[in-house]
Amino acid sequence: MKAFATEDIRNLAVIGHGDAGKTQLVSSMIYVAGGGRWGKVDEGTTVTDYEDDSIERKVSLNNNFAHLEYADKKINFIDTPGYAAFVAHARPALRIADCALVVVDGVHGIEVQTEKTWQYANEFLLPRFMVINKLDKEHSDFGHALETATSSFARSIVPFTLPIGSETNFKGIVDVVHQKAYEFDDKGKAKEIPIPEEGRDIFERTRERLVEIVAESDDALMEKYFENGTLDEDEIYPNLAKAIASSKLCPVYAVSSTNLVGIQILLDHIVEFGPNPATHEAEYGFKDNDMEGDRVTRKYSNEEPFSAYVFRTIADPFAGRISVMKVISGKVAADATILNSTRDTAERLGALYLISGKTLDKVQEANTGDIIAVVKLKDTQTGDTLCDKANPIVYPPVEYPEAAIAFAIEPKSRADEDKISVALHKILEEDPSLHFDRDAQTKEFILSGSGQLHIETVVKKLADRYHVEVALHPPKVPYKETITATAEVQGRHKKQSGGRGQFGDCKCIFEPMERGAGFEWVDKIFGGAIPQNFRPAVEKGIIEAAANGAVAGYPLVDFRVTLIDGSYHTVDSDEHSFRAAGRKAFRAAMEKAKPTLLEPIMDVEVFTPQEVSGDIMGDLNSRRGRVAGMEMRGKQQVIKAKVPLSEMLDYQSKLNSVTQARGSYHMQFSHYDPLPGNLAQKVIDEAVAAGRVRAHEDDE
Ligand SMILES: Nc1nc2c(ncn2[C@@H]2O[C@H](COP(=O)(O)OP(=O)(O)OP(=O)(O)O)[C@@H](O)[C@H]2O)c(=O)[nH]1
Ligand SMILES: [Mg+2]
Repeated sequence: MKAFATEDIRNLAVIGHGDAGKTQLVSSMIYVAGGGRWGKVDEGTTVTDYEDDSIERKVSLNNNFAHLEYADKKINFIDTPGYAAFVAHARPALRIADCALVVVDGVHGIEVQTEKTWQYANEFLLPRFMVINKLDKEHSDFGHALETATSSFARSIVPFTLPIGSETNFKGIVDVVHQKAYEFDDKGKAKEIPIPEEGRDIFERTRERLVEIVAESDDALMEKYFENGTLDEDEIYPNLAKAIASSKLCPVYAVSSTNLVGIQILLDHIVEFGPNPATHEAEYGFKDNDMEGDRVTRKYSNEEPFSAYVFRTIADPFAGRISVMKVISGKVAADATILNSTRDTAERLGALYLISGKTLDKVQEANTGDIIAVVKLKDTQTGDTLCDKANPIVYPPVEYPEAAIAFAIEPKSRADEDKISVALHKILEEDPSLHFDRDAQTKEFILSGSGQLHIETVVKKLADRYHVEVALHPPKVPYKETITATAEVQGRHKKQSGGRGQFGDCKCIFEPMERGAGFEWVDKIFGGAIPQNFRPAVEKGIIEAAANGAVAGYPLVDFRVTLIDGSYHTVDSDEHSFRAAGRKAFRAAMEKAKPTLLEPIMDVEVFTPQEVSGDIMGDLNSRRGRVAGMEMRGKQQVIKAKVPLSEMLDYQSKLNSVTQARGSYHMQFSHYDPLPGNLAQKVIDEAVAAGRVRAHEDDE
């Protein structure tokens, strides 16, 4: 394929609720545009759902790519996932697209993730087209779906095509803009027919509305419209395109992706009215990668220095790491050496490719606005900026929502444990919404992400692609311990077993400190009761003992130890003996200082349909939550609460059942609070049963 000029490119992020038909629509558009075999979701043959797991589940799991050539224009698609667990990937897609193609299920109308992705698109100030899909289906209703859209979203949402016939009789459309009607053959090819009498009033009213919108956009046109009652066709079309590009107008299309009805006219309109990359405002970035200081801007133009934003990484088993980027400014040619300004290192590009599903096709160069892929970059990751060495700019990376849920994973064998880090590293590169940690305390591998389904797909990918078998456990809650009373104690270690003995002796005061204070060590020994060089050993002994806690094996925190006295022996005392003395002092203190358990409290935000918000709050209360506030966001109620983590581990399934999967939530750590006595006892009993509480170990 040749390099297309900026004005001839259309970058569409296809967004919407899960199952609305985004992937099928893209596949059908490629077919109607003449792109060969017709891929179908139900047969696992689409361009963009190519991964095994995606085919099996019939669900898109991450952003994938397709492009087609139509009427001398190139349309690039980023097919985004619509299921709650993966929908965050729509963010980087919308960041780099020039227009969102919002796909709405013609049976259900606007749904939760349609709203969420619409809000994402607002954040990136993106123009939109809307497709009402599945109009061949029983109970589909164009008028109803349109109404849910106009009542949900504040802007002019106006049909550019209207359906002829409904459900199984949905065979054609009226193009309101060009005032023509079409039927479609089984290859999706349009054949002109007369505009039917039935529904003519709706058509005329819609047409009138479009002319009004154009008139409202300009004073001179408004005057003319008042005088003549209408406008010339050649005034209408370009002004509709402008109204779309400036996000004042969202055109709506009646479509069946599986019956290929309305697709060709949608393609015609994308080419005619869809914004091209050059319609973008200039992009701003920073000179330095600390993202502070001087801002710099780049226009969407070949005349500007080269810059590109990497918004997706694919770990391909054959090609290696594929970095997909949008050229924001300037041109780029194969084999260029450029700067990764985010990481301040040089990168050599090698060959440039267009990417379609998993297929890479070489191109020699690319212009501003195009989406290209390169393979095997050294250091480049998703979110990085690549640019001309002499003209650095760093674009702010797209933010993903915080992880909402964490699971512990356990390698099934030693071999699996050896492979797990490398495999996970590759999976993480592909998926910025996934996090991986090793819990210092429990030594477990912790995977966190946006939902249980998300983590399950990772476990499957580990097995299928990297042959690493893991078991999935709910994570252990990271409890901590602290003391609640002051204690003055002695720690004395003495051993005489022939030859040189061991001797260390210390006196300390243990005191509680405020939450989050950690550990403080104060040396108040007067004179040489313990020689200077042995005192750090006492501190070390106490820190070691505190790491294993006092009651349930969790680290003890938020306390101060003051060393006040001690004694030593000129021959038998050494570092080892004083460490042992410190550990003994700790244990003696725990007898008196009333140790207790602390539990992590989370800041939780729940999104729910209003009808069930009362149930949601009742449930949060029963989880020992404290509701801190409520507000409306779009049509959804947002409930904010502080809830103990231990009560939230099974929350997703509860939320799904209360809201019929229309709710979502996320949470992040807030602070530690004491665990109520009855619950603390349970945790202690469990810890003892699991052997986490060590008996006083030998002090050797
Ligand atoms: N009857 C009918 N079914 C459709 C139409 N478009 C898509 N489908 C079916 O709807 C299901 C979901 O289609 P997808 O294209 O995978 O939906 P999606 O929006 O990509 O879903 P996610 O990727 O999970 O967000 C599949 O079984 C499709 O065959 C349509 O126009 N009519
Ligand atoms: Mg899909």
